[in-house]
Amino acid sequence: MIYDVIIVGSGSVGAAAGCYATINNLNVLMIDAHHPPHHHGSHHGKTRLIRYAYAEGDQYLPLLQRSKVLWEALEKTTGTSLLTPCGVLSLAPVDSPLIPTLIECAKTWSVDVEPLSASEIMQRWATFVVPENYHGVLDKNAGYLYSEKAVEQWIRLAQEQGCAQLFNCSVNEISHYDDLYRVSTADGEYTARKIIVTAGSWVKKLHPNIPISPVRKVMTWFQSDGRFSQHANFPAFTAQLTDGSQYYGFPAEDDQLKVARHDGGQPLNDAAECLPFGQYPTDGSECFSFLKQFLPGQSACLYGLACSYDNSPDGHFIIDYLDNDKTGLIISGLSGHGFKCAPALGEIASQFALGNEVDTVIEPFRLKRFEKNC
Ligand code: PYC
Repeated sequence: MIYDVIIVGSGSVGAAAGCYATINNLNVLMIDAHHPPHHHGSHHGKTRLIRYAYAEGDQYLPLLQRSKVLWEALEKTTGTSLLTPCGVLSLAPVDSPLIPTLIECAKTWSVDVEPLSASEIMQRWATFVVPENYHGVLDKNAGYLYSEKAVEQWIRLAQEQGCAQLFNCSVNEISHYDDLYRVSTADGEYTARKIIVTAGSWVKKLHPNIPISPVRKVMTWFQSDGRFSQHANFPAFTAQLTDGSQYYGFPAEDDQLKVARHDGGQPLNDAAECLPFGQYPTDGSECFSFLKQFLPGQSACLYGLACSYDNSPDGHFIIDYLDNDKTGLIISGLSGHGFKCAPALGEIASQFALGNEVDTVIEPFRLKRFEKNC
């Protein structure tokens, strides 16, 4: 049997790609070393931010805008609530370029934002303590996504549409000859005309030259008395501290607050090194400097989870062909901010598998930007 496309790595982008390619009548095999959703990828930890004013660069705006449409469509198709538009408040020192960049982006791309001074923020959300030398901007329609629930829905939809799924099976090697890809797995060899590699943090096992540095990241949940809940109109947030550290968080179920640090983390060589939450002495306390300053009076950490980021050298996505004949596509380097774009990236991958042109949309993300450093 020769598949139209094999997807190696069926977490966030791979799950979306498998779903969209199958809905488009391709004969698809999805493979994953575990059964998505699972604890080993960057979709773990229940929820992820979705933001539309994006300081990371204009190249993301088409992906963000398309993803919003696709997230809403996925909610409708599955009857599942996946996106909570509680707003995202970004906080940064007034001498940082972050807030002006977000406001500029919002103007260019018609994103509904509200700039706020430190005192305006504290008037609106009395829980926040914001130093005078800070300001912020509220991205009004932004919020958070249920990441594991979303992956579960894509996997289910793909399966219902007849997609072959080989889970709990690791891939040892991908070879390409006679116009076919041969994927050698623990379960035997599978063959396809095209390949999509969405193996996230673990892509280097198959493609050692892809410049990905996986890091272990932890997320923590705190109990609150209702102050941080959506009922109290509490927004999701990001905060840049004056020492350069970055934090994010949002209301979670049962009046909990989820908080995590975006930068840093423990470098990983292998999935087995991604130890569970609590195995590093700093796991429970790494958000304390943020909480102490901005959300004082926070109770103890209830629990935490660990996931991994597939960091690229410049923090930008990597989307490129694997071969000159453009029959293989890799999507990686989501660098901890890519889950929100998984639907658009999955759609691009499925368009690639269908033989449609994706050159223009992937151009800003191609590997040639690193060539000087290789
Ligand atoms: O949207 O940038 C983001 C983000 C950071 C950490 C999690 N999501």
